[in-house]
Amino acid sequence: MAEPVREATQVVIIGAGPAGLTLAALLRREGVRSVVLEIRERAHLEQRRRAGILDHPGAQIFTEYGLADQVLADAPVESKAEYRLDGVSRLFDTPAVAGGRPGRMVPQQLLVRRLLAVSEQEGGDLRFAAADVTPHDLASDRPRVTYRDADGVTHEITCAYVAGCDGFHGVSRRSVPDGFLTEYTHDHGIGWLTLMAASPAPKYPLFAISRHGYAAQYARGPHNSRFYLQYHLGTDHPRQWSDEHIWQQLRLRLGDRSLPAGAITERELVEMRSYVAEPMTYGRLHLAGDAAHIITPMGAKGMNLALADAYVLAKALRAALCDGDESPLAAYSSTCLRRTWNYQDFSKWFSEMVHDAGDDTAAGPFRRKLALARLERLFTSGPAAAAFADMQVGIPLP
Ligand code: RFL
Repeated sequence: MAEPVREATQVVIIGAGPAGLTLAALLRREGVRSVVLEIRERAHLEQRRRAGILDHPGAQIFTEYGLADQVLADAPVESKAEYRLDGVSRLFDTPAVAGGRPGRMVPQQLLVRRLLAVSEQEGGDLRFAAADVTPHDLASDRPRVTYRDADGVTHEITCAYVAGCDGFHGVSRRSVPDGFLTEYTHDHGIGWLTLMAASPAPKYPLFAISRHGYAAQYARGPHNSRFYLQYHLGTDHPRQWSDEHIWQQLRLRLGDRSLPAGAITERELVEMRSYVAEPMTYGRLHLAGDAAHIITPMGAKGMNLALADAYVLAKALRAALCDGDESPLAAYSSTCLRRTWNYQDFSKWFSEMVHDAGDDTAAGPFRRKLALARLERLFTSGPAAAAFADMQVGIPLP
């Protein structure tokens, strides 16, 4: 077998999603060298649509590191949200209630595209189509990562640290020996049919609660919307729903009989699950983003958690590699897990409020009453509204 091409760097980053790309950009600014290994082709990353909102701390990361012009350019500032209960509308001004800390509307594929462009402009070492990425010797002080490039050539990169930013299904977390991690999982028992459709964007993000089930609508440009439509796991079969049925359900749940139907360009099923692995560090491997934790889309925190992990990790790696101070790295996991559990709690709380309030069959009449009381309190109690808005805009960076 041919000898591998041997190389060395300070940090190997596995995965070029929001966590990996942000970490690489911040490390360049901290004076730390890295190589990013990504299993997919660039075009695939640029098309992957998921999150839509950068919360306030997420946007602050790019401002602090001088990347606001490239990453946040023209990104609308988040303002009000509409809660529509059985067709009756109420507006909640999240940034105003939270004392003026708006998030920004930056769809995930746009963020990724912009961070890829930043990497290119700055000569970042980012390698696409990296096959069989495998970390080795993670418990030693000279870990290695091997992979095969698009021409079939094997590379071996020796480094000081490995950042596992390869999402929930990546190889990094699986490289940790069995039994080391404690894994927490929760199945929320809720399914969503998610859609992209050519339907005029709503003025504000719309959360619709009705007896027919939960639905939501977000702007994706002026002429397109992203819709979420709750379905019942096990009894509903949303893959078989016709376009006509989908539009009829959306009109019913959004309480908008005149909602114009348009071409549905994407449909995906999401089963709401939460997962956290503790600790986020094994030897010289540090997990970040979905590689360490996943959260339901309720509350829009998944991408923001990934960015906050990258932020904490970049500073900790700089301290270890440039200042010889390992204490921030030692605290990396506990620092990030604090935010993670707070957001898991928020996401579940929010999810119960909008799903249980709208659907007797899912939760029962008692739960519906509780959820309605929770929703009502947001519009009648200043402290309750402030606590909710505070989590929505995001926990300040450490
Ligand atoms: P990603 O985005 O999954 O990126 C991981 C990268 O690693 C690559 N990879 C590998 N590379 C090398 N070797 C391997 N063996 C590899 N295995 C994988 C992958 O190709 C990929 O490029 O993880 P990251 O960076 O941690 O970012 C996390 C976010 O993507 C995720 O949390 C959000 O998308 C979650 N999420 C949402 N987050 C929000 O903040 N707001 C939202 O509104 C929101 N909506 C959503 C969402 C996720 C959804 N899905 C996935 C169910 C809506 C949906 C439908």
